[in-house]
Amino acid sequence: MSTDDIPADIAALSYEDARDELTAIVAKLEYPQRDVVALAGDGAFLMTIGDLPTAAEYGANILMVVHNNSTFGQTYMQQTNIYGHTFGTTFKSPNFAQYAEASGCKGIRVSDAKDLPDAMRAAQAATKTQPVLVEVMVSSENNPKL
Ligand SMILES: Cc1ncc(C[n+]2csc(CCOP(=O)(O)OP(=O)(O)O)c2C)c(N)n1
Ligand SMILES: [Mg+2]
Repeated sequence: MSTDDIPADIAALSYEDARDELTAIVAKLEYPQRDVVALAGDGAFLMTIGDLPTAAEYGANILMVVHNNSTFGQTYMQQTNIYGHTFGTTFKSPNFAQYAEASGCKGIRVSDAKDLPDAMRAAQAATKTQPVLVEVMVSSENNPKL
């Protein structure tokens, strides 16, 4: 699956500075007829996690995709490459799909890559009525050495 498979009019991306969710919510409120997709790492999403209930409250029906590796992956990789060890860059992420449901959104957790295309199609359809969060479980062990 490539980004070409994501049928979005507007996309926001964040793996380090946590702007994607806020950008997507504002974009959806400004352009409610357009599909808006945000992609984030779990670390970035955790920085703005409290905004998801706001999206539900205001009817900003974004499609939020969170990659869950329970790691600040980029920082972990830099520590490994520069210092040869890591500190404070792994954590236990919450169940983001359950959090989405508790926030008035639809939550979908994907644990097997083969389920992702169908999950994305179902998610996009569900944004007609509410914000949707797709939680994609990914391994923290595949960080490439740059
Ligand atoms: C506001 C802010 N805090 C901290 C950082 C430093 N930082 C850069 S990458 C990163 C880790 C991102 O982790 P995640 O979003 O889970 O993405 P992953 O690399 O695991 O895919 C952090 C904390 C930053 N860029 N911005
Ligand atoms: Mg991460």
